[in-house]
Amino acid sequence: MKLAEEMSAQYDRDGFILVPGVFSHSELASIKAALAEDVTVKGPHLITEDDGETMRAVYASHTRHPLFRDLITSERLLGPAMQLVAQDLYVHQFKINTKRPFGGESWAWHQDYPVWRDADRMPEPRAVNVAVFLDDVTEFNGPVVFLRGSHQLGSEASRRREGDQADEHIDPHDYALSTTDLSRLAGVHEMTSPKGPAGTVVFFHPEIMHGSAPNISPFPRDLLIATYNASTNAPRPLGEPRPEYLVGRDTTPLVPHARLLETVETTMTGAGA
Ligand code: HL5
Ligand code: SIN
Ligand code: MN
Repeated sequence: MKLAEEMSAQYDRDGFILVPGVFSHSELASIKAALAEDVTVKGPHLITEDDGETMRAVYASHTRHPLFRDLITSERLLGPAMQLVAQDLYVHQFKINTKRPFGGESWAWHQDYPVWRDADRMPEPRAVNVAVFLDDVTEFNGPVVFLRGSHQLGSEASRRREGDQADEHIDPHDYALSTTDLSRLAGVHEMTSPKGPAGTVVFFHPEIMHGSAPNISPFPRDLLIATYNASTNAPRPLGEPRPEYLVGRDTTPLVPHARLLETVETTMTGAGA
C-alpha cells in the first residue's frame, strides 16, 4: 500500500491521516482472538485502570504472539509508516488500549514524544504512531481527539509533572497539558476525532496533542497502537533503560510483507504460554 501524495501532505499539515478498510472482518476476528489469548499472559506489561483490576492496556503483544509479530511487518502498516518518516523503521512501542464499555477511563491530553525524550532519551521525534481500530470507533466510545496541526508546535513546552514518578509505564496524566495551554491551543487548532469502522487505521505524529474521554457506551474500544521509530533514532539511555515491553531494543530495520493475517498459525511463545 502506498499513500497518495495528498495523504502524506495532509499528514504533514494536520499531524494525522485516516485510512479506512485496511483490515477485513476475518482479519479483525483473528486479531481479536489473538488479543484474547495474549491477555492471559500475566506480567507488568498489563496496565490496569485506577481500580487496580480492570485492564487499561496491554503492551508488547508483538513479542509474544505470532499474529502480532506478523501484523507489525504487514506492508499495510509498515509501508505507509516508512513513507511518512522516510527512513528505515523498527518498533519502539506496541500497545493495545482496551477501553472497556461502561466506564473505560480517559487518557489525559498529552504529546507522546516528550515522554520518550525524557524517559528513554529518544533523540528526535522521527517516529510515527499507527493506530488500528479493533472496534468501530464512534463519538460514543471515547475516540482519540486530536488538536489538528498541533504537532507543528514541537514539544519543548511539555514537561513531566512533579510528584510520584513511575519508572516503568508512564501514564499520559504525568505529562498532561495545562488547562491554560489547552484553552489557548484549542482556539487555534481545531479539535477533531477520526472515527470509523473496525479495520480503519490512523497514522499520527508523535508530537500531536491528543487525549480521549471515558467510554460511557455499551461498546468496547480496543485500539492497537504500534509506534515505529527510525532505526537511526534509537533511544540512548544514560542509565538502566526502561523495560523492553515499553521500549523496543531490536532496532533492525523491518521489511514489509504482503500476506493476509489469517495465514498465521496462532501458537504463542513466551512467559506463561
Ligand atoms: N505509556 C507510554 C510510555 O512510554 C507513553 C504514552 O501514549 C504513550 C504517552 O510509557
Ligand atoms: C487512547 O487510547 O485513547 C489514547 C491513545 C494515546 O495516547 O496514544
Ligand atoms: Mn499518546
